[in-house]
Amino acid sequence: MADTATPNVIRRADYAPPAFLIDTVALEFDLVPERTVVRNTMRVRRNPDASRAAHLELMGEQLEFVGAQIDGLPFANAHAHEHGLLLDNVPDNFELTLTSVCNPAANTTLSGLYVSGGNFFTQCEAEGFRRITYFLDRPDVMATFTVTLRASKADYPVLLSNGNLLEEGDLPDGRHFARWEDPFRKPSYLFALVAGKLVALEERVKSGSGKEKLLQVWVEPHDLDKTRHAMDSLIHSIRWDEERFGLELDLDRFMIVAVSDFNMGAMENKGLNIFNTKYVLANPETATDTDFANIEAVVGHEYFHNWTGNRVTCRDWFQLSLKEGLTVFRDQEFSADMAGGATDEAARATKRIEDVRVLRQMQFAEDAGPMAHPVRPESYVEINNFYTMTVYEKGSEVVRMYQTLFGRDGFRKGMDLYFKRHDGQAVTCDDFRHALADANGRDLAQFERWYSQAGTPRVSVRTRYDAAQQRYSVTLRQGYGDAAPAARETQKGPLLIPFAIGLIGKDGNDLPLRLEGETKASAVTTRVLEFTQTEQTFTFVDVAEEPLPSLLRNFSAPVIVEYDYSADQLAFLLAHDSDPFNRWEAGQRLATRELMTLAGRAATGVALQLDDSVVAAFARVLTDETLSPAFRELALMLPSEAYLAEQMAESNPAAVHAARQFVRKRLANALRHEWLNVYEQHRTPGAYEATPEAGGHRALKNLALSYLAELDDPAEAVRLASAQYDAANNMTDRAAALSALLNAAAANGGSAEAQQALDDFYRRFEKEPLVIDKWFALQATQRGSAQRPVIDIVRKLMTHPAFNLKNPNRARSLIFSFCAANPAQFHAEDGAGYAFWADQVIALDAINPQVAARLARSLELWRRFTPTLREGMRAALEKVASRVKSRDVREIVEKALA
Ligand code: B3K
Ligand code: ZN
Repeated sequence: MADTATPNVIRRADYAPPAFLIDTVALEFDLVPERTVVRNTMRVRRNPDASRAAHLELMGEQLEFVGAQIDGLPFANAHAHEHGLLLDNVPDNFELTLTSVCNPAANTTLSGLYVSGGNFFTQCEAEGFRRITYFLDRPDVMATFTVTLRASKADYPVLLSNGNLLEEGDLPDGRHFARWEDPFRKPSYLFALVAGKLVALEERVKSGSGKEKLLQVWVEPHDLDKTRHAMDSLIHSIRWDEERFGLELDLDRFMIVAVSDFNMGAMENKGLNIFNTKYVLANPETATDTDFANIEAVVGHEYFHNWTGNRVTCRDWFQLSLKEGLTVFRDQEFSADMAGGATDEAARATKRIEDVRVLRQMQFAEDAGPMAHPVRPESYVEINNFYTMTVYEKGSEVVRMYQTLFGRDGFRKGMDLYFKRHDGQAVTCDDFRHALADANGRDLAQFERWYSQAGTPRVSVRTRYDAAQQRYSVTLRQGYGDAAPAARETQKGPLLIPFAIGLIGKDGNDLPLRLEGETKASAVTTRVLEFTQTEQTFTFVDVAEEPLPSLLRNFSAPVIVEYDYSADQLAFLLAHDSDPFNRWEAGQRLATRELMTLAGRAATGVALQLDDSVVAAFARVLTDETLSPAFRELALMLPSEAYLAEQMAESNPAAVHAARQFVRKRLANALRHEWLNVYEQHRTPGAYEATPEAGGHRALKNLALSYLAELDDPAEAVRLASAQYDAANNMTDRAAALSALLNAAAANGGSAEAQQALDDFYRRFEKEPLVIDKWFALQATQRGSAQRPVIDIVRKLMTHPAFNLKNPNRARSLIFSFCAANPAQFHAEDGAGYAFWADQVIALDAINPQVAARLARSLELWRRFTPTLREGMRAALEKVASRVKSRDVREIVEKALA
């Protein structure tokens, strides 16, 4: 753990090239849980492009230094200290051998080399390699690695590292070894090793150029029956990257290894991806449709990093979005292509809607608080705190805008040029932008602001129809509104915003589009306006009737659009817009507006009511058989409580909960008959199929069940849910039934059916940790009631024998689910949630600072809440600030309190 009283701020402006370079690394490991000896032989030389340094300074943490040699002779001028090793008077070009010892068994941070379930694993990004050996642990130092692993053969029969296996064999005393070589130069953060009792699902495939590749998915023996989907996802990813981007797998072998103790989703180590079990293991009994989709996306994401991240990497960590934003964009496009190909816009839109929902709920919130930062941050204290929604999801939107501006082909040309120029290099976000600009003959200087300005842009829209002249003018104005201080200071000027627009006629069809100055209307009915000034007017001519504008189609830029639609206009768009994203958007706007009004009333204790026209608009979607079930499910799902609370001038989670519940109950009771019909019509009898279509039916059916559970008399829903629970042949249906039972029971302080199902669920899946995570999460996110607050249930579950704070998945399933996904219960007026939060952040800080820092973030928007809650949150933050040691958590709470 990195303890420091006054944390150092690292600034992008201070970047300097390394004084030394390392060309080759030969690592030898003698793997013993409590005492692993690492011998590291490097070829080191002075960097011709850097100023001459007096010392060689290597980073190192939590290492026991044993000795150094230069060119084979003992070297006495090496001084180990808390943060590394200082070597005085080194030659210009030399071989350096360092020996050190680390303790993987005691490593609870899950960064560096650690033991999980008796096996060895590594996690090096961003700065974990320095916990394994002394090194220039920064991404612009790239070397080729050879790795020799030695360990007890009985305890660690499988020995893996990056690249290709050179040789393996037995050693005396029951030990054995394996030697691996990675032919590609890479930064240290992509190093990995795995050793233990594992088995693999294997496939051999031919890559585009006809070379044979060995693919392996390594897991613990009892999980082998849950690897097929990950393997299929890998094979699909390999094909997709060849077809869409002409990028081939460059190694003879590609391995995925699953580990149950892991700080995040997965890691793209060269040729040896290490995954959280959550993103590998799946079969119909244990994994939901969402799990299946997430596995496909994460397997794709890590595989795509092989080119965007590994072959071309980041010069420094400020450039993180260079690889993460781009790779998220690639995985989103992969999932959309898998669901709908290049042309099925409705199927692609489902994925787009899901991604935008996450962006708006999480990234917009990040932009509104003390952690607001640009896609390319200017400074950080702890880089692990900057693996954020902004770097990943907004970063992906920024990449998507290039494609929106230049089309798929123009984007592909830019990617080709990027690889042609930078393969094998560590580069910057500017290099990427220049490749896109040059390949398309464009000046993208203004576009740079998307990388350097924080905060969510707002585009307000005014329209004017001139019937006599048949002209329709659209005036766009951009700004950032009342931005958070952290964002405001980065804002310098207007952005280049690709603003996609369509005009809809009275019959619901798109009108032809001709901009002033053009000779004829374009064939397409969606135009991407290049909006570059603070205020700009676009005029359409030959507009025969007053149209209804469909704004920011397919969410063409990560902005908030302000336009004063009437409720009737939104209902019309919901029924007619040819852009499926905006059809969904119209429903969300309608619902959000009603919910905000209701939340305002609930906050002041005024009685709630909902207009029949809103119910009617929802009823039309529910019963519209021309819409896909997946789309209907998304359109009928109300915006989340967290998103709604964030829209209020003062966040009031209790009022939002009351408003949202009121609407859910109203829709349930008013459309009872329709929900029941939909429930019956969308059953999926027979064997489970993990296809988007079947998943769409299940999603809509289970949404119907969740609405039915809101009925004033939930007896029927309880009967349906119990039957569904008992008969389920897949986890999607079983978990949805259990959730419906829990929520139906909330009003009565629990029910026998719900308890019975919970007990059965636990017994059935006792040996499946990922399913037990769901068991914890379902209880932590349940509705609860005044007689039965969820905090009491959570506290009790903390003492359950299956609970384990050291396992990040388990901690997330119970603690994070409650603190971040159950706002109404977490923000209880008595402050019990905050006290619990503070205790858990402090406890986690001593075990795993990265996980603790994530949890710490759930209070960062405290200033935006109602005064009573605000005070409770401040007190909890102050308590944490006075107790925690890690740089990770300190940065979060200090920024929150500043
Ligand atoms: N690159 C890793 C994330 C590493 C996080 C370090 N704290 C996974 C990914 O984005 O693919
Ligand atoms: Zn990534």
